[in-house]
This record gives sequence, C-alpha cells and structure tokens, in this order.
Amino acid sequence: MKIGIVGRPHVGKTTVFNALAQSNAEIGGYASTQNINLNTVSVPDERLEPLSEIFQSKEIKTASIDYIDGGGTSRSARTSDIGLMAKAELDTNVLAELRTVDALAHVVRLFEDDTVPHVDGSVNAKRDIESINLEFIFADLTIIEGRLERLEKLLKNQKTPEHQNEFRVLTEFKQTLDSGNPIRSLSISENDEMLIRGYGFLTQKPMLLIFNIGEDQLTIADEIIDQYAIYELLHQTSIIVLAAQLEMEIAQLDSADAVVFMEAMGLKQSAMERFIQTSYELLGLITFFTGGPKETRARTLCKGQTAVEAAGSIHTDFATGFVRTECINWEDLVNCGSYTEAKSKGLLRTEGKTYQVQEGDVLNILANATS
Ligand SMILES: Nc1nc2c(ncn2[C@@H]2O[C@H](COP(=O)(O)OP(=O)(O)O)[C@@H](O)[C@H]2O)c(=O)[nH]1
Ligand SMILES: [Mg+2]
Repeated sequence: MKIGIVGRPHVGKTTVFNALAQSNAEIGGYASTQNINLNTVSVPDERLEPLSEIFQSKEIKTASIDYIDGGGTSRSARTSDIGLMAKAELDTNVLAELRTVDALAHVVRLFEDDTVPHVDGSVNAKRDIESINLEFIFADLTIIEGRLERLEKLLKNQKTPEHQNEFRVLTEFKQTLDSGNPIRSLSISENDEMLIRGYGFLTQKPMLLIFNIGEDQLTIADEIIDQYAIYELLHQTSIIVLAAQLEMEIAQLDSADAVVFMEAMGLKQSAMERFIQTSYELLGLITFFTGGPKETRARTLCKGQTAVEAAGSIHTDFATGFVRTECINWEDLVNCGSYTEAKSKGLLRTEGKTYQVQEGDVLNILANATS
C-alpha cells in the first residue's frame, strides 16, 4: 500500500510524514522534485509473535506501507506567495508520483503559530481543503480533456467499442469535475474501472483528511473531530485529528520513553497506529497470515478478495496452480497451540478458489507447480 501526503505549503506535511514514518526529513523546507521524501513503515501486528511460535519461524515479516511526501511543491508555494491562484500548481513529476498511490492523505492546518505564517494569510481548513481539491480536479481535467480530444479523432476513423466506452466514461468524469466534484463521488462499474485504471486519477483516490492541531488544542480534540466530521459523509473520505509536531517528537523517542510521554499527554495510541487503522478502514484492507519455518508473515488484501487472489498476491504462480487452501482463524490456531490440535478439534478448514478471505485468517495454500 502506498499513500501520498499532500497539502498546502507549511501545514505540517513533512512533520506528519516524520511522525508516521518515524524518520527525520527536513521540516520547514519546500518539497521539490529532487527531494520527494519516500519512506516505508512496517505495520505493527501483535498477532505475529504468537503465530511465529507455532510455526517455529526464523523470521517475522510485517506488512508495510509506503509513504511519499510530495504535495505542495516549490512552485505551489511560490505562486501562492505572490498571491496568484495558480491552477497548475503542482509539479508534473510530483503529480506523476502521486498517480501511483492507493490513497491521498491531505494535511490540513489547524494549529495557530505566528512564527509560521500561512501562505494564504490565515488558518482556514475549509478554504485549504477546497484549494487542494481544485488543484487535483484541474490536474485530472487536463488529462481527460487531452484524451477526449485524441479519442474524438480516433472515433472519426473507426468506432471501436473500447474507444466508445472510454469516451463515454471520460465524458461523465469531465462533467463531474467541471461541476467541482471529485471522481470518487461517482460510483463506477467494474468494467468502466478497468478502462480508466491506468490514468491514476487523483480525485478518484480515497482521501484521508489529517487535521493538524497544535499541542494547545489537544484538550479540545474531540470537539474538533465533531466540527469536521461532516467530511466523513463524503464518499471514500475519512478524517483523523492529530498534533503532528508533538507526534513527531514522540516518534523520535525510544519506545519506553514514548509510552511514558504518551500517557502524560493522555494519548492512547500513537499517530502511526491511528493512521494505519484509519487507512486500512478507508481502503477496506484486511490482514491474513502465512507461516512456515522460514517466516511468519502478515499480508494485506482487500475485503471481499478470494483465496486465489490471496495466492496471487504472494506469487502469480500460486494463483495459476492454485488447488486449495487450509484455513484457520489466527486466534483459534494460537489457542490450540498446534496444527495437529486444531485439526483434531475440527477448526482447520479446507477452502477453494472462491473462498472470501477473512480478517485474521491463516492460510496454507496448496498449489501445483505451473512451469
Ligand atoms: N506550532 C506548530 N508548528 C507546526 C506544527 N506542525 C508543523 N509545524 C511547523 O510548521 C512549519 C512547516 O512544517 P512542515 O512539516 O515543513 O510543513 P510542510 O511544508 O507542509 O511540509 C515548520 O516550522 C513546523 O515546525 C504544529 O502542529 N504546531
Ligand atoms: Mg514539507
């Protein structure tokens, strides 16, 4: 899973990135094509340790999330500085990078700090959200208009069903974007989705709004959540409120100090844990496990995906040669203490290709060699 962190200049994107990725990228700087920050964080999972004991694995492998911090580029900052409402603010290279992500995390500034002036002169969450939405709408429109022009020419020569369909879908997208709405607000059929997947439209991606509050606003965090909860009513949109600067400082402590510090601040879960949980929910992701002497491993899948798709996510050959899978809930397996015990209790099931994998399933996939 890959997530792109975007937002207006100086709202705390890099600070959020550092808090999440537990890294040390330079804050206060302008992002540019040369310094898109990339990082991978592992997704902590308490189920792995007890499972690895059953498998007697040498290694534990967590699932991971890739983050890029690239939105709000140097051009974006400068054009805004001189008061232009720049339409094509985002650097094309940053946009290209963002088109590859699974979800966007938009950092929205709520903290007040006179030493960090807002590029638009004041802190205003609604304005910032609209401004970034517009930027992405414009970026998608640019691609769609170009493609529609090309398709029109192609269709004049030959009316292939593929091109006709693409023309229809893109025309609908254009109308939606022209009226100021993101593509994610539409429901798109699976067939149509296949036609346009390759474009990586930015306004089609699920959106996580991260409201960045100051330490002094922590006591009213719940009221702030209520105030912005309205955004969660939007299609494929989630919100999270966090004090990024404080969370970044916590992320840089060693874990024992971090626990003490978090307790003192009344924080139950780290920013990273909350962010991971919210992103999994937003993207409809579930975790399943595989294990053996070599490794016990957590893997991600979309809700509703099947055993053969799970096999394919491990290796394409596993999908092609898929025979069946043994399947058991992780907790049942841990409670039984061994596969033999689980089998004798009748908790180990055999499932076929179309079985919908459930959160916490442990799979042992049987596949024929295909080459
Ligand atoms: N007071 C305060 N300052 C913050 C907070 N988050 C970020 N900043 C400051 O805002 C400035 C811009 O932060 P940065 O993460 O570089 O923003 P970016 O341009 O969006 O990547 C830096 O000086 C940060 O120290 C916050 O929660 N509170
Ligand atoms: Mg930055």
